Amino acid sequence: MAHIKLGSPEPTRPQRGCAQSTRCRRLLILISIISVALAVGLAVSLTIFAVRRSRSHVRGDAVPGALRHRAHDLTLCATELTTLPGAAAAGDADLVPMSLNGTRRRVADALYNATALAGSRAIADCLEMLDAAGELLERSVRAITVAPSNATGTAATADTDTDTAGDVMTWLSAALTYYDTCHDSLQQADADDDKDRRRIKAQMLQYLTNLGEHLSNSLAIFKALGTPGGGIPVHNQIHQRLLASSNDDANTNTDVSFPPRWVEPSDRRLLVAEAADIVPDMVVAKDGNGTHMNITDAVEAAPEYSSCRVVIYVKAGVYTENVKIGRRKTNLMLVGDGAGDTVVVGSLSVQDQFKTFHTATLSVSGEGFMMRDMTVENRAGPAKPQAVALLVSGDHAVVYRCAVLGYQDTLYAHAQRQFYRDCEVAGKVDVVFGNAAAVLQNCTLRARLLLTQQKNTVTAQGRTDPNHSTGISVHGCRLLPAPDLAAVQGRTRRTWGGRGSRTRGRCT
Ligand SMILES: *[C@@H]1O[C@H](CO)[C@@H](O)[C@H](O)[C@H]1NC(C)=O
Ligand SMILES: *[C@@H]1O[C@H](CO)[C@@H](O)[C@H](O)[C@H]1NC(C)=O
Ligand SMILES: *[C@@H]1O[C@H](CO)[C@@H](O)[C@H](O)[C@H]1NC(C)=O
Ligand SMILES: *[C@@H]1O[C@H](CO)[C@@H](O)[C@H](O)[C@H]1NC(C)=O
Ligand SMILES: *[C@@H]1O[C@H](CO)[C@@H](O)[C@H](O)[C@H]1NC(C)=O
Ligand SMILES: *[C@@H]1O[C@H](CO)[C@@H](O)[C@H](O)[C@H]1NC(C)=O
Ligand SMILES: CC(=O)N[C@H]1CO[C@H](CO)[C@@H](O)[C@@H]1O
Repeated sequence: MAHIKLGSPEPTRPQRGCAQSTRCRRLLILISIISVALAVGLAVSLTIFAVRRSRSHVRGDAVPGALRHRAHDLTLCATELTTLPGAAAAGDADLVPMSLNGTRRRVADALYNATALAGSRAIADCLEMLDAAGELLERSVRAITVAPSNATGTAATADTDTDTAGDVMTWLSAALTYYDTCHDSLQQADADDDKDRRRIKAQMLQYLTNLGEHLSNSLAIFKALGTPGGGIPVHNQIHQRLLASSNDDANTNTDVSFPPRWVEPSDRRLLVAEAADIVPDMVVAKDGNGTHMNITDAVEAAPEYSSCRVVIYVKAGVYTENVKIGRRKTNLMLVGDGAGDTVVVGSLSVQDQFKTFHTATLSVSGEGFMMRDMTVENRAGPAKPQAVALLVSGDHAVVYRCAVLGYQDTLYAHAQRQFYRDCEVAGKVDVVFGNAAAVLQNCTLRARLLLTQQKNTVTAQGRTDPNHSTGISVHGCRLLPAPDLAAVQGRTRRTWGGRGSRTRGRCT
């Protein structure tokens, strides 16, 4: 019932975006040109040039606009489209799903081959990330290949298209983020002197070759040809449209609207109802007067891939555990007795040989997650490096009236769409970071005292690709010093996210 929208993509017409098919033709012509060039062996160097160019230009070097554009087109064609069987003969409408499906296949291949390598934690992380990326690509392909409905060109379909385009942009961006996380965790993996581990790491990196470019290309292709009005490379126009779509719809109408538009009415009621009126499916109580003694137990008992809301009421108390809500645990909701009363506490940090990803006290990858009236805390302490309190990567997460407390790297908004309202987030260095499309509304951000040499960055957005539909938006929030910082009048530096994030932070 709830969140059906995610799993069952609404009918859409990907070819709409190609109504202005001149660009498509141009791409097709380019493909043919490049196919010929391939025959002469010229394209090899072109491809290398283009791939390099696109990745380095992501980092912002100064190539003239026109050349950049062309370089990118070449990348798309040379590394993606020409390799797809029948691409040159395909209609405009098929190009986009074809390209995404091609990338999906590559991810599946890499995953298939890499499964044999399992062993270290870094590899396991990578496999998990690739699996998640593959799932999102599959979902994207499904969303844009659903047969068009009977309705013909009514105003209503324009909305649907924008919604689907927003969904697919979110998923493709997340797939690329998952890939980046996989790649990073591998790069950081300590291969030290163990010959076996070095070999496995090298092998895994080999499987990943070019996967990032393919994901990046799929995102660019979809953005250019698959989004409504795509193909007009007017950044602002596309950008505006994306902001107006469900990615970040909070930007346009949130001052008044909570919860965001994508929250189902039944979920909306669960968020705003008096706690006493909520009938939970499970009750966690330390005193044994519930269905479970700890949160981990209750989460494990929750059904997998649930399309119905599952409510876990967590009674007041301090729960010392690291809770993982995996991808299969969809539509879970945690309801506490109030921030400060229901507290989940962990204390892992990178210093204890954990990747940033695994330090989270509460880590959520299941989509449709909701949480209200709780505190999530990482007590690793001020002297420790990265120690995440809350990590969210599942799509359509809502966190309401919660406190997220930590020191370095407190709130990891890893991927997809997330909404935080009336929350308190305290930490230092990268207080809120990650590559999600996250909105923080009417929240209190508290910057803590730093060690010397450190810099406070309240939002550190991790965008790695110019076409990502991500950004951390801070609306009507208060930025305050935490007591330790206020005491010494330390210098606080704000850095807001890059392109795509809008800020209306009020700072004191
Ligand atoms: C995607 O590719 C697979 C083969 O790997 C094929 O069976 C499937 O039909 C393709 N799906 C679409 C929508 O093109
Ligand atoms: C996976 O292994 C097969 C067979 O060994 C090989 O042909 C293929 O290229 C590999 N795929 C990747 C992505 O490395
Ligand atoms: C299209 O509409 C007709 C009649 O209104 C209906 O019988 C048919 O099932 C519809 N097809 C789809 C794909 O919805
Ligand atoms: C357990 O819960 C019931 C009903 O909520 C309550 O009446 C009872 O006093 C509780 N027992 C303990 C030991 O807290
Ligand atoms: C949760 O409780 C169960 C028994 O009720 C116990 O076996 C398990 O170790 C507990 N887990 C944590 C993380 O405390
Ligand atoms: C904003 O947050 C504060 C503190 O959490 C709360 O007291 C206030 O009611 C919120 N304002 C609105 C308009 O929701
Ligand atoms: C549609 C769109 O904005 N595509 C952009 C994606 O990013 C590349 C750079 O890598 C740009 O050249 C494209 O214009």
